[in-house]
Parts: sequence; structure tokens; C-alpha cells
Amino acid sequence: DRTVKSVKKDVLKGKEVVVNIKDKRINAVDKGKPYALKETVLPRAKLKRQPGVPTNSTDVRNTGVHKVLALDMTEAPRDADAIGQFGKAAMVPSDKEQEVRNRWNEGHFNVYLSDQIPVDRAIPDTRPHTCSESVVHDDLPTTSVIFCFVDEVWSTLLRSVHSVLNRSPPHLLKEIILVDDFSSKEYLKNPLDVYMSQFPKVRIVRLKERQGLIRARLAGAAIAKGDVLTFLDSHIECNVGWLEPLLERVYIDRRKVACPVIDVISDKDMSYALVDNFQRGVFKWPLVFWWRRLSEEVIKKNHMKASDPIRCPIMAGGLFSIDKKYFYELGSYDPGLDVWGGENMEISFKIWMCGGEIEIIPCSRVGHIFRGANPYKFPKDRQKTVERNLARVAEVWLDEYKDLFYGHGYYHLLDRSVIDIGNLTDQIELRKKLKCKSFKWYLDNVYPDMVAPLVKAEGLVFNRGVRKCLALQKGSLAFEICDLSKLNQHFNYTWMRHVRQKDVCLTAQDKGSSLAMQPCDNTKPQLRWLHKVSNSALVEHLVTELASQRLCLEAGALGDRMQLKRCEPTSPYQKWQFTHYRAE
Ligand code: LR7
Ligand code: MN
Repeated sequence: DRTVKSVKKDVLKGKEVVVNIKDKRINAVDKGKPYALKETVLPRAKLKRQPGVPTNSTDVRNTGVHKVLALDMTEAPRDADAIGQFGKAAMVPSDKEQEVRNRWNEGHFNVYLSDQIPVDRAIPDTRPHTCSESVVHDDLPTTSVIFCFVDEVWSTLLRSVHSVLNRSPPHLLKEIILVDDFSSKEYLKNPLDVYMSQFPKVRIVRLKERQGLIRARLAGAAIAKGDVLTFLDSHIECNVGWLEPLLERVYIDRRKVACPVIDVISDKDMSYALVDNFQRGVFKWPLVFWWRRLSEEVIKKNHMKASDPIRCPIMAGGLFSIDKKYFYELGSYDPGLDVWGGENMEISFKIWMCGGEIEIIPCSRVGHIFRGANPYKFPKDRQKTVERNLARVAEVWLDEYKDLFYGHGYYHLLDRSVIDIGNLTDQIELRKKLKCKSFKWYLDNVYPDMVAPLVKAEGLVFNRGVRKCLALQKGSLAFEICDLSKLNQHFNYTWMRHVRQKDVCLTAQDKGSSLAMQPCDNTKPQLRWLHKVSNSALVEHLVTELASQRLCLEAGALGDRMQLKRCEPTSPYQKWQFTHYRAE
């Protein structure tokens, strides 16, 4: 190991320091001159209320002059000829392709290239032009930036930290907290301590056992001294001017939770690319995070500029600023969530339903390496961990809509003897204490374009063979001449796959020889029927007890009884049709 002398401008202290570092890997990337500081003075202006962004806050405080003290990365990078410089795609020499493959799994991205690229490279300024018009207050709150990581790649972690140090106004950056979620890599131990010791604002917290990103974030938040918590993933690059616009929103109203636009750092060539404007984070069933562009109609109607904040039903999860006191008032995260997944749904529902707002701030940009797989191990099965987290979220926040969650392929989670989702008393209490609104309110007000019918089908249940409708007569099943005005002919086909009237559900008895109605119970698989609309309203019974055979509900030719029979796609006596279909 050689001792590398490098002169660095410590932007936090505003003076030059000389550091000695003993680490070969640092040597590979850390050479060159300090950057130039660029000072921009923005004009005094009044903040306008953002069009199309309803807000319950008062954005009318006067602004004063704000000095943007950002390092000018685009004009004077330290090593202009380095590969990956300016966020350009880096090339792998042909004799290094094997090495790229060998090292891929260390991070599930091109670790080989990452190690070649300067830890403080310049990246293109991807902010929309109109950001030059926006101003921020000059008395913004300070923030603690929290990075949690487990076995993060060295060069990527460093690049994340440098990007925060170099592109955050020193007076706003209280500290950077690195929470090591029980990493096993040696370089993340002493070498990391040594490297970070040159930056007085960087603190390292070591967890004694693997906690998962949710509890790791909580550990970081617990010791944070800034007014605002800013969470970031550990493989990101903050862009010029990323911090102020986030803090501005929190300052305007402490119930605003601000997310940067997440630009894309390519996992293959490490290039930095901007993403489409007007993207929102949303969810799809069963609680899957998704990006969706605002419709042209909404953009036009609200005269939205590319730089306007965008109300965001669900945050991506990893990158956001939140007022620290507000974070705790909201009950922070459900600490029962393990390792990875679901916490973005939880905090998003919580914020919106309990009086806050989530916004994407286009003038704040942070690049993130999107990876095809998690590079770290899950202490338990990955899928089971995520499903369990999601079930906790669904149980606490979704009210009657939780059926849509389970109904999208998660029936097995209803059997609590197989999956223990843990105790939810505290979370349910919290929701009561905060007097949070209903999930229906959230859908109607925050995410009105979400399709969320509470039943899949409803109305009369018509049999094509006997040309009559299913009816309940004193609790027993019968056929009647179809009549929409008769409520005993009304059934729902639910997300639980129940054929249901009030609180009784259709089921087969005596190994399928007779049909009956039973009290509905989500945990009983024998009450579930598969009804496919695409298959011309075919009702198939899933009879797991009967030698896992698929049997179909069939009307007797005389319309006097019904039974389970082997499925025949063409038989009209096996075809059942509801009056209205709400969902596939
Ligand atoms: O056990 C763990 N302990 C950790 O400290 C697992 C992870 N982590 C760290 C990890 O090192 C990383 O820094 O937590 C951070 C997030 O983990 P990733 O990078 O594996 O997550 P991701 O980018 O695949 O997933 C997104 O969804 C997650 C759901 O739990 C988190 O909310 C992530 O923060 C989130 N990332 C983003 O929002 C960035 C944009 C991705 C999108 C869309
Ligand atoms: Mn990530």
C-alpha cells in the first residue's frame, strides 16, 4: 500500500485540508486538483403558488436573496479525461469483459467500471430550464443525510457521499450519517472509517446485526441532529442544486415530504441519463410500485411547467426529505417491516391519509443505479419477506380494499397459520391516534385515476343452459326466472373469489356432490371459485380436496339443482354470467 497525498477542498469547513490515506483503491481514483467554487446570486422574488398543485400551506413568505453555493462540476471537473466523466457512458476494453462479468454480482451492476470512474465525477445538469427562475428561502432548515447500506460497492458508496458533500450548501448540510447494516465486506470496516475521517460531517453507525433497510433508517434517524431527514440509497449521485428545492418544500410546510426526480445511472455503462418529465410514483395491485406520467390533459389544464412540483401518490421509497419532528409524529416507519420492500407503500399511505403530502420536485435531481436484483442476501426468503411486509401494510392501511391486494395473487397470505405477519396493534393504534382518513379518501383524492372496484362482478347470476338465475330461498340455492328487482337473486363475485350474498358464500359440500351457502371466511380455500370472464363467463370450482381436480359448477338440465362436474368449455350448463363485470 502506498500513501496517497491528496489535497482536497473541504467544502464543509471551507478551507483546504491535506489528508493521508492508506488505501490502494483510493489511489486508483482519487488524484487531481480541487474544484472551483461557483457562487450564484439569485434575484429576490416572491414564491408563486404552484399551479395545479393544491396545497393547504401558505407559500407566501417572502424569500430574500439566496446564494447558491454549489461546486461547478460541469465546467471544471478534477480529471476531465477520466472515463465516465461528465456522466458519459464508459467503455469496457475487450480484454476486461470477463472481469466485468466476474465482478457483476458484487453490486449487480458494472462494478468494474464504477471503480474506474472518479468518485467525484461531473454529471450533466438535468434540471428543466425553468428551474433557473425558481428561488428558495435563505433561511432553510438544515438536514441530516442518511445513507443505509449493506455490502455496498466501495466506489459507488464513495461517489454517493462525495456527491452530497460537493453539491450541498455547507450551511444546510448538518451531517451525513452512514448506517452500516451489518456488512460483511472488510473494506467497509476500517478502510471506510479512515477514508471518511477526512470529512468531519460524516458519521458512521454500525448495526450489530442485520436489521434491514427500514430499521437501519430508523437507527440513522434516531441520532440525526438536522431539522430535516434526507434519506438516500447508497448508490446515487446528487446533481447540482439538488438539496435546496427539497428543503424549500419542507420549509414551506412541514407536512410536505419532498422527493427528487430519480435520474438513471446505467447499471451497464454507468452513464447518467435524465428521465421523462411529469412522472409520478403510483402503485398497481398487489401494491407494486410503478411510474406513471401525468396525462397531457392534466398538464394542460393546470398549465404545468416541467419544474412544477408533482403530487405523488406513492414515493419510490429511497430518496426523500422529511421534517424530522413530523417523521416521528407520523410514527416513523412500522419497525415490523423486514429487510426490503413495502415501506415505501406504508409511509406513502401514512403521509397522505394522515394529513401530509408527497411531492416530486423536478428541480432536484438525484441519479440512482437501477439494478436487476438485490446484491445482498435476505436472511429469510426474499419473496416471503416482501409479501409479509406488504400484508402488514395492507392490513393497517387498506380498509376494505385489502381484498384487492389479497385478490391479486396473494390468497395464500390469508392463511395465517402459514404466514405470521406479526403483531399490528401498535400500527392500528397509531392510525387511530393520528385520526387518519380512510383508504377510500386516499383513492378519491390522491389517486383518483386508480381503478379499484371493490367487487369483480355483481348482479344476477345467469345460467346459459337453463336460462335462469341463481337465487337464495330461505338459505338454500335455487333457480328463478331472472328478475333484477329481486334482491335474493343478487350476488357479488368478490376479490376473495367468493360468490357472495350478504355474509354467506357459495361452497361445495360432500366432496362436491351438493352445493350450499356458508358464512364467508377469507381463510377457507373451499369457498373460492375461479370465474373467468374471458372464458365466456365460465365458473370453475377450485376443489383442492378432490384430488386437485378442477371441477365446474353445472346447472341440472331441468333447472332444479346444481352440481360439480368435470369442466367442459362448451357446455352452456356450466356457463354463468353476472350482470356487471367491474374487473378481470
Ligand atoms: O437489508 C438491507 N439493508 C440495507 O441497508 C437492504 C438494503 N439496504 C440498503 C441498500 O444498501 C440500499 O442503499 O437500503 C438501500 C435500498 O436498497 P436497494 O437499493 O436494494 O433498493 P432498490 O433501489 O432496489 O429499491 C427501492 O425500494 C426499496 C423498497 O424497500 C427501498 O425503498 C429503496 O430505497 C428504493 N430505492 C429507490 O427508491 C431508488 C429508486 C428506485 C425506484 C423506483
Ligand atoms: Mn437502490
